Amino acid sequence: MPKEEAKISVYDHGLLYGDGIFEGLRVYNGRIFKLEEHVDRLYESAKSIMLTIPMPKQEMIAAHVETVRQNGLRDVYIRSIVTRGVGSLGIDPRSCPKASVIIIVDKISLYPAELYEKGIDVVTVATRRPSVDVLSPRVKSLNYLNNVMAKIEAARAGAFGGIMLNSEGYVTEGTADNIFLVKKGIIYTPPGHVGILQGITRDTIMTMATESGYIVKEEVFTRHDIYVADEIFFTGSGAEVIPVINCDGRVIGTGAPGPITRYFIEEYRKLVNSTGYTVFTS
Ligand code: PXG
Repeated sequence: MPKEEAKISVYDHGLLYGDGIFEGLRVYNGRIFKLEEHVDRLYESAKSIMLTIPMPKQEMIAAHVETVRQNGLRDVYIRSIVTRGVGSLGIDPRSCPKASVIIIVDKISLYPAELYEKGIDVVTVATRRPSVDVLSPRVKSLNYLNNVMAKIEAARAGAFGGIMLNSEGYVTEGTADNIFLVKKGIIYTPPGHVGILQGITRDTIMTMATESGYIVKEEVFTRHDIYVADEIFFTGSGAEVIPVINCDGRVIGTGAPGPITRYFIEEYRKLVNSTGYTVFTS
């Protein structure tokens, strides 16, 4: 349906309590990138919060393809949302008989190209990522206040992005991106247990790096490791691969995007343009 007609109830628990989950996908040149991986993560998020998605995975995949097809554009963003559904005023999900499924396909606002050439400045923020025993960051839930608070902090500090630590002070991720560090040619990224969303772009880069002969280590690290890193970059479906050149006023490496970061920016772009679930063939 057209944007203007797409509405949800004010009694939807997705709105009332952030009770729901979502995904963010990209369509490149008529192909949905990592569609199955995103749908798998959607169903895992749902399972974790005991939310029954009212359709099998294959139907969800088909619904994504159909929504992109009807939208007609070849380079778009997909936001898929499943909420607990419409219920009464009270958190009890038993008042919600059926989950609401929403698939939005819209134009994507890309980051300016110069950020990929120059890199971005970031700060570490005071807002900590919840630990895995509080609310698992692996669930891509509609509760994004933690990330929103972090984003506000970063913006107030005049930085483009924020790095979030966990309660022990270990680096977790950006406000909506995963983080990678390069030191002496080895690539590091924090492991799942520090409390991160296990990004699909992160997985893609880890696989790509291993296949290109790099050593990739999932290890915990601190702000100090960031300050003394040779290269830092963020990954995410929206941002793709984006270089970080300054953190908390410390210049990272040479202060320009490093060779390994630039390699992944390039290779990732090649991959997104050559693979994916084909919606439009011509
Ligand atoms: N961490 C968090 C907290 C996220 O929300 C990522 C990491 C990266 O995950 P993927 O699977 O995308 O590699 C995310 C996802 C946007 C935008 O418009 C943000 C995300 C995804 C799509 C668009 O800022 N964040």
